[in-house]
Amino acid sequence: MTESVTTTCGYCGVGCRLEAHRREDDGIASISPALDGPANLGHTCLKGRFAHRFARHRERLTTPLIRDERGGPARAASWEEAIERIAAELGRVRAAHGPDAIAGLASSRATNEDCYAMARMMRAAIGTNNIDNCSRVCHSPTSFALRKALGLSGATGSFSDFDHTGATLLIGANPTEGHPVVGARIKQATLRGMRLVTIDPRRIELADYGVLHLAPRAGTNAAVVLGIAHVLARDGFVDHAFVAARTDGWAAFAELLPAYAPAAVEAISGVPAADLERAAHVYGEASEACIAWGLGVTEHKHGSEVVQLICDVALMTGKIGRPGSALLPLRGQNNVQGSSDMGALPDTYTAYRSVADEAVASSFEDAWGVPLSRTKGYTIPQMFDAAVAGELKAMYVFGEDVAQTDPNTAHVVHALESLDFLVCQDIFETETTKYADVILPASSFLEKSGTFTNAERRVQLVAPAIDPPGEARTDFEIIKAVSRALGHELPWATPADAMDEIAALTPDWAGISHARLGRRGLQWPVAPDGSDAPILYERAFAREGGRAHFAALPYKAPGDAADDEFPLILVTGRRLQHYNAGTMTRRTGNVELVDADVLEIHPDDAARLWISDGDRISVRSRVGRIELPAQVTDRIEPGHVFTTFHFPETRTNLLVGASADVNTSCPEYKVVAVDVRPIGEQPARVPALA
Ligand SMILES: Nc1nc2c(c(=O)[nH]1)N[C@H]1C(S)=C(S)[C@@H](COP(=O)(O)OP(=O)(O)OC[C@H]3O[C@@H](n4cnc5c(=O)[nH]c(N)nc54)[C@H](O)[C@@H]3O)O[C@H]1N2
Ligand SMILES: Nc1nc2c(c(=O)[nH]1)N[C@H]1C(S)=C(S)[C@@H](COP(=O)(O)OP(=O)(O)OC[C@H]3O[C@@H](n4cnc5c(=O)[nH]c(N)nc54)[C@H](O)[C@@H]3O)O[C@H]1N2
Ligand code: SF4
Ligand SMILES: [Mo]
Repeated sequence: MTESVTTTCGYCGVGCRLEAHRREDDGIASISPALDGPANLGHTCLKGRFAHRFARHRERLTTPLIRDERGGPARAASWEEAIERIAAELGRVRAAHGPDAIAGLASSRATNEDCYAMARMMRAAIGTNNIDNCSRVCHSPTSFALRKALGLSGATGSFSDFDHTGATLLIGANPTEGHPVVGARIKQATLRGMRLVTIDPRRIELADYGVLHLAPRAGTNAAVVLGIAHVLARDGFVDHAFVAARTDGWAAFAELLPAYAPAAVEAISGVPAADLERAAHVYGEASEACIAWGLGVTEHKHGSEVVQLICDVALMTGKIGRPGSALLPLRGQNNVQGSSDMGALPDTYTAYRSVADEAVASSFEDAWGVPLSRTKGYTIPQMFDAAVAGELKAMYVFGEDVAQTDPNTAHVVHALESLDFLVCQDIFETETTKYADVILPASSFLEKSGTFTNAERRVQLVAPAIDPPGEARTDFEIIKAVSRALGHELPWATPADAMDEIAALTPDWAGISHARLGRRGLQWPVAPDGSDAPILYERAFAREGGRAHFAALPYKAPGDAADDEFPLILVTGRRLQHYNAGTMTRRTGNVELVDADVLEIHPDDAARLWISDGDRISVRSRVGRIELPAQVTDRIEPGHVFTTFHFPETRTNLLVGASADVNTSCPEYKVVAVDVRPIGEQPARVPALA
């Protein structure tokens, strides 16, 4: 006999609803898709369905660990001792250096309630706005741009728009690996006649299902999108009535377009002019069309500008706010949308309301009974810079493996070593916990209750299938205990109570409660009567005055470029079988499928460099050097190489420098100039590729 619970997958932002079947010995027997899950419609990918063995892996953290001296050995400790140590050290730092010498990270893998609790602890118990989350290194450019152009930080529609649309432009996203259930929905849509254009320097799997694949040079999206807008304007696809009634800023944008004729764009991006024309016509001719995008758009120096240009394309054609016409950013982690919605950001409370807004800040002061700072806190990269500069003294890292996944690893490690005190709260020891003074054993998504918000803004319930192992506790219980020890009581018995507070303090969440979410969840904004919003902006945009805004932003070159010394461009991304830092998937059967990061290289580049499939090679950038095996494949464009960051042995992010998005500091993970060569060979002079 097995008991089952219905819950939500804890890996990616698709938000598949799962049935988790429990064994008598408190393990997971199996997981199957929930047939009524609105995002997954009875499907899952191999992570959601099979990658659950990590939960009972012998390396799970099962007791708090303490280092008596920095860099020394970790020993098991009681919860009482661990929490007393945290309260004493953070109290000491605050007394000596003020609250802003302490910073926290909330986990985009954890629940909304966990992230809200973490943000409240940092703001109310410590007294600082130094709180951020993984969205910083992911889709923060999307959030920035959507708010600026349209008003709200979320997809304008739902995954079901793929079922009702005539065409989709998919830019810099690889859903069959990163969002597999959405990838499958896109495949099905193409089989029913949806015309798909893929835009990626790699020939991703979905390119085989599309009518057209464009392979721009990494970092040239702005030119491609402006080129598409040029053709749309030139060939009569502008919806002038929509532009006049619902937008402002069109004239300045239109003035920009003559410079982006297809031939000019070809010169910048390498995309043949004729293909650019066809792509624009596929989008323009469909009465309903979607644009979906991923990190190939955001993780660039001008990522937030390209998202604004994507909004421009939807606005000029009026393809927004209707079934089948949506802007769909494929948000990454299971709850990266939610952790940001919850105000685990240095400049905003829940629902992106500024910490400097007097009315908002005082509503939280009234609810929490403490004075709150009106000063913006540090973003993640600012935290590391401040630690190295000696201004930040302590960090509380909840569910983020910054020493493996943040850019510029050497700098991150330097920052962590520079702190006086570091707390990590995770389910495994990680690259980051190596530098921690106290490590707290937390619970995975299979062991707790709360909610996650998927990439459609859909808030869905999470329910525990099994208990946390050993003495591990839920993140919610841990944060409550630490906050109490710091002198600020979080007054909720359960995550459902925390959600009631969130709803009371957040107009866009007013109608949300655990009881109301049911089996299908609700898509915010949710009105007090419980009605939700699968489609945004049907009648008005959420900016002041209700009009959307065109951004007039020209193409600008990426932060890094190939030269004689570093002639190839490294692009990094993901593989289906492994998930980000890999702490979970590396502890499942998925390692039998893929057990290392490899460097994808085009056969022409490989031949020039005397590299064969499987050779161990050295990859050197301006800031670091790593070694890994080569995989020769023509799915990547010549001049580019590609790898992942799932294995700590590789330390891919030693190669990534400090270049970042101009508006949000999202790292430029996708454009790193590198020198590649077989290990043991003499330096080979390779001509730069344009
Ligand atoms: N299996 C698996 N699934 C995951 C994750 C995982 O680690 N593993 N991580 C989750 C997370 S956190 C996220 S954010 C999502 C990410 O999901 P995606 O956004 O799909 O992520 P990536 O694979 O990093 O990058 C997408 C594509 O961008 C392309 N690209 C790079 N530079 C450019 C460019 O200049 N222009 C264009 N047009 N394309 C470019 C790359 O070649 C790549 O194919 O996936 C989530 N899902
Ligand atoms: N080179 C390169 N680097 C990248 C990227 C890239 O494309 N290229 N992508 C970036 C992106 S988009 C992202 S989002 C980041 C992801 O980077 P991270 O957020 O660091 O990676 P994750 O593996 O998602 O999870 C972080 C940690 O959370 C822990 N964890 C999981 N569930 C829970 C839980 O319920 N509670 C607690 N307490 N801990 C938990 C995991 O064990 C892990 O240590 O990586 C970034 N790094
Ligand atoms: S597609 Fe994403 S949410 Fe769905 S099962 Fe796979 S990892 Fe989980
Ligand atoms: Mo991400």
